[in-house]
Amino acid sequence: MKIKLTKGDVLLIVDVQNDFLPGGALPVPSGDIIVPVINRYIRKFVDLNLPVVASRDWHPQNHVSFKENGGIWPPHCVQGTKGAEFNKELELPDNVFVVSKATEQNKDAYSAFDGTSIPGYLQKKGARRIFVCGLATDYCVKATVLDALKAGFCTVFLRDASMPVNVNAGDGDAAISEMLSNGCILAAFSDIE
Ligand code: VGL
Ligand code: ZN
Repeated sequence: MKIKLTKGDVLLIVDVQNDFLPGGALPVPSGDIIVPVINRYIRKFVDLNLPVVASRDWHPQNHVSFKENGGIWPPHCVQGTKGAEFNKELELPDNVFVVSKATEQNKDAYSAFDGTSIPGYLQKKGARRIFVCGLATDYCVKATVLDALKAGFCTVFLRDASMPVNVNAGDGDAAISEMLSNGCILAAFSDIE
């Protein structure tokens, strides 16, 4: 069944930043192959005048999620660094709404809803259905999808525009199962009318 984009639909692109791409500090394997696909979704939403939101992982230098501070990740997405920038191949529209997350030193936040202005923005825009894609499927994308569902949005996970980091084999597939069992819809570009 085709999905017809309509007023109330929003595209939410999670953490497509240099550090999460090959060559970055915390690379998602093959993360770069989703960027041109995301660009196709962006064009569709922009053509229909629908809002595009982009989140970024935006950590202070001594963030609690970094190994040296007791966390599980190598230092990544430090505010103001090249690694924290959106990938230059990502064609964000001029009116993209950017939100920064996990900006507090002592608190990690995977979800783009966690401590950000996204909920207020979505309400202001009259959002009803959120299309989520980006990096990484098994962390920030999953957490964002689960929060969108919890907030009552019809939530679509764009599987061809997302990629898992798969710290453990199967993490990406398990994340998709968990999103589905919580009520999200799975779609790819050819499903969009
Ligand atoms: C992420 C690990 C650490 C993500 C962020 O964006 O999925 N993963 N920080
Ligand atoms: Zn992070």
